[in-house]
Amino acid sequence: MYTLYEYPPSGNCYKPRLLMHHLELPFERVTVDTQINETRTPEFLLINPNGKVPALKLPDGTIVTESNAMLWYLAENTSFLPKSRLQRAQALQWMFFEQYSHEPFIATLRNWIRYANKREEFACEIEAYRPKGYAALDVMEQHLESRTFLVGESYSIADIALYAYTHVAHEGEFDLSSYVAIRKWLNRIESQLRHIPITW
Ligand SMILES: N[C@@H](CCC(=O)N[C@@H](CS)C(=O)NCC(=O)O)C(=O)O
Repeated sequence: MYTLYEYPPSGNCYKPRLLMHHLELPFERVTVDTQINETRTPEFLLINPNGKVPALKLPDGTIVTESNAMLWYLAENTSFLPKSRLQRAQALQWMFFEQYSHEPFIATLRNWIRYANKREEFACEIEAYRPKGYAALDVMEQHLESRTFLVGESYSIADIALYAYTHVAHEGEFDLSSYVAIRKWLNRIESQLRHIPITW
């Protein structure tokens, strides 16, 4: 049995939860509340010395950290990991893009505005991060204008990695109304078999 240590509203924690649900893998859930620093307790630091969720305990007790590493591990030998060498590299390309150019801006604003009540404290950062978040959305929009999914025209872990925070970007006050291709892609993902919402 897998154990997922998670803060349920987190998009990073939603990624492995969504994939495990698609794959019908049974797992236990342990809530670690980031808003009250439960990620920094001595007990949790034994699980992830980096003090962050998600952390995934495998059936043999090994811990995997980093949400996109979990996706890669869980997707092995399934349709969620592209088969060709080039498409696997393209999946990684999007997953690194997500962690470096997308999540730091889109997820961070959502957390400050919606969950951590830090709109005033981080007003300058919010203003600086907003165009960077839109720049990431522009890159996705341009790519998706001529495609159904991010890699190889089929639903993969690259889509799960980018879906996690894009579909809740409005909670960080990003306006997706002009992003037609992204909105169609979000709908396409939501119509996949065994899709679950982030609130599940
Ligand atoms: N790169 C990591 C990011 C993990 C991360 O930033 N987790 C946040 C919640 S989304 C967290 O645990 N924050 C609490 C803390 O840093 O103490 C991943 O993809 O798993």
